[in-house]
Amino acid sequence: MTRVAIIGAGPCGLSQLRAFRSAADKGMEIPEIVCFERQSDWGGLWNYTWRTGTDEHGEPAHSSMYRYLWSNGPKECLEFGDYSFEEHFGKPIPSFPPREPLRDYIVGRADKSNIRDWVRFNHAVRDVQFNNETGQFTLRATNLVDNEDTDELFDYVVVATGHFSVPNIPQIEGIDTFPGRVIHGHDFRDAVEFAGQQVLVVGASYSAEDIALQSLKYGAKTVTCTYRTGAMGFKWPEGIEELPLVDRFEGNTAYFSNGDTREIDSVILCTGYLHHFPFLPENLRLATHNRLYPGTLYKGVVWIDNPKVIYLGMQDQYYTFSMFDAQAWYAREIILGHIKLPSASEMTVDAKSWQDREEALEDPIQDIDFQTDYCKDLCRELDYDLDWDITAENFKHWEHHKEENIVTYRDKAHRSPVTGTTAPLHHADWWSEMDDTAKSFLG
Ligand code: FAD
Ligand code: NA7
Repeated sequence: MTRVAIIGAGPCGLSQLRAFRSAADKGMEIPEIVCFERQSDWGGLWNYTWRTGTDEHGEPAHSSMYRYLWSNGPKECLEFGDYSFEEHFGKPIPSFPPREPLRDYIVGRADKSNIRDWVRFNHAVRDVQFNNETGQFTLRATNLVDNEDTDELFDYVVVATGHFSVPNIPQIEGIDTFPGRVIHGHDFRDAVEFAGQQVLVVGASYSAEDIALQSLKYGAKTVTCTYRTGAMGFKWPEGIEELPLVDRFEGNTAYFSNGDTREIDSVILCTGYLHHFPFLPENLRLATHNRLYPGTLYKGVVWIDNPKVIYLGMQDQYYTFSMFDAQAWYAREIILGHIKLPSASEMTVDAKSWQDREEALEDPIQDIDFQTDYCKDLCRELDYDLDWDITAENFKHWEHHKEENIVTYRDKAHRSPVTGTTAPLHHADWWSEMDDTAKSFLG
């Protein structure tokens, strides 16, 4: 029997498990599935942990999420095509849930899918090798509870280990003698720690934007964001400013490339993450920066040099859970033999054409159209239904709301691409709402 290894039971791994369950429910014969998950539960990044550095087994603490994290995109833009928020919560809920109810939604579908037996929790994958003669992979995993290694053979390997967990940490002159706290966003857990402080946030993308807002909301005195390529350019609330890159620190003083200086108490590096796959040999290992169409992956998922290796969710993400579903359904169809792959050279040409288009994109609206087209392209051959046009419209409204006012975009309502319902409004605006518990949010 064909054996499929899925590495990771975060949202991507769960999409893959669900895709196979859905095929089985339709009477299709499916392969043997084994999902290896290093954590003791599924949910990936959405499993908040107070730990930083290493976990209870000495493994890297996976989650980069923090207390008071609210969805940074409308939930209607990530809704599963086959499981609506309304179905999960039994009623319509506002568009920007905090972390806890969002996790509940993700794992809620998994809980109802009868897939838990396919997952080996507390299992870290250490090594994957492909044998050209047998056409199979030998996968080594450590059972972290028993501290035992086992080798097993698989016909396909699905890599669903995420790419927002291993921090990218740049060097800044003088930072080694900076007297305050220096952390990466991966280790940011609670904005309250920075109350009363003058905070420097390095970076100009989603983490920088949200951590700057969080810090101010929970009491930071000032937040200075510093950018390498371009400023985020939002109309920030009083207390947040943007300056070009820090050249150096001298004591508490940050010297910026435009000649400005600021006294800083703490530095938060929101400088992104590395695609990091220490368990894969170089010839199977994806090397890319965070972009909409990572190289050497046909349809954004198939490792062209060895199409028995599938990567999920390796893109820079406007879309998340619904795109992961589309990818997982597509991967399933390849593994089941329902989709025949073209030759390696044809796959390379196809991937290159997407990358050429990506490189010509000029603004977030074009990015959204690009990723929408990508999802639609995957779904052309799939039994996965979602109205991607409604989702794209929601994303564009969201972008405009952010441009209008970065503090209030979460106070808006969007329309579900699954049920057509427009979300109700939350009982408080996001800026004044300090309580992020599911109980308070769901009422
Ligand atoms: P992950 O969620 O990272 O899951 C990967 C899983 O693989 C983990 O469970 C991990 O333990 C496991 N794993 C890793 N290595 C191994 C190994 N060697 N062996 C076994 N298991 C392994 N998306 C949104 O839609 N909305 C948001 O508001 C949002 N906010 C975000 C905020 C932050 C701070 C970050 C970092 C990301 C955010 N995201 C958000 C994007 C996020 O990438 C996705 O929501 C989603 O978690 C990605 O799923 P994944 O399965 O690819 O990866
Ligand atoms: P991103 O989106 O990959 O952004 C990384 C940011 O870090 C980006 O602005 C980079 O600047 C900046 N960066 C990277 N290296 C440096 C150095 N050396 N100096 C200054 N700035 C640097 O990661 P995020 O963490 O923001 O977002 C990841 C996910 O978390 C996302 O899905 C969110 O939903 C939450 P650049 O613009 O390239 O010059």
